[in-house]
Amino acid sequence: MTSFTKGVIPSTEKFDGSSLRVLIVHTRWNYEVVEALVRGATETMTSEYNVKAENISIQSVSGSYELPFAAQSLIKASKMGTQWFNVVICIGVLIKGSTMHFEYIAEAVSQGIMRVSLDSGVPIVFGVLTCLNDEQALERAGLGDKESKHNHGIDWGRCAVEMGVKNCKWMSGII
Ligand code: DLZ
Repeated sequence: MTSFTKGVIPSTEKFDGSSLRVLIVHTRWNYEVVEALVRGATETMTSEYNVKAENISIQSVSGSYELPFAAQSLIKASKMGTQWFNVVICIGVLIKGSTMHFEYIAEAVSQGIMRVSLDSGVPIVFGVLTCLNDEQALERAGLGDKESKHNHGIDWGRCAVEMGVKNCKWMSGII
C-alpha cells in the first residue's frame, strides 16, 4: 500500500439523534475560531442526525484549562435533574505561544477530559485544537483561504451522535 485515506471513514450504521441530550462546553479564548467549530458541530447534529436544537445545551467558560472542570460540574448538575446529558463536546482552541503555557494546558486538558469522561460514564468528545499557529487554527475551523480547510466541528458533531447513541444502547446491556 503506497497511500491510504486519511482521517475517519463514515460509519456504516445510521444514527438517530432525535432523543439525545447534548452538552457543548466551549471557551471564549480564540472565540472567532471556537464559534465556527461550535456552529459546525451543532449544525451537523441537527441537520444530519435530527438532534433537536432545544436538546443541545451550550455553555461557555473562559479558557481551555476550565473545560474539564466545567464538564464535570455540568454533568453532575444534569444528573441531579431528571434528564442526563448523553454526550458532551468540549470545544477550545489552544495556540502555541513563546512560553511553555501551551504544553501545560494541552496536557492537562486532554488528561482532564478523559478522566471526567471515564469517571462520569458520559462520553466526551475531545474538541480541542492544539495548533502551532493561527493559520492551523483557521484551517481546522473551515476558515481562512487555504483550499484544504475543513471544519473539525463537523466531525465532532458526528462523533458525539455516534457515541451518545451507542452508549445509550451499551448502558441498557445491548451490544
Ligand atoms: C492563558 C492562556 C493562554 C496563554 N492561551 C490560551 C489558548 O490559546 N487557548 C485557550 O483556550 N486558553 C488559553 N489560556 C487560558 C487558559 O486556558 C485558562 O483560561 C487560564 O490559565 C485561567 O485558568
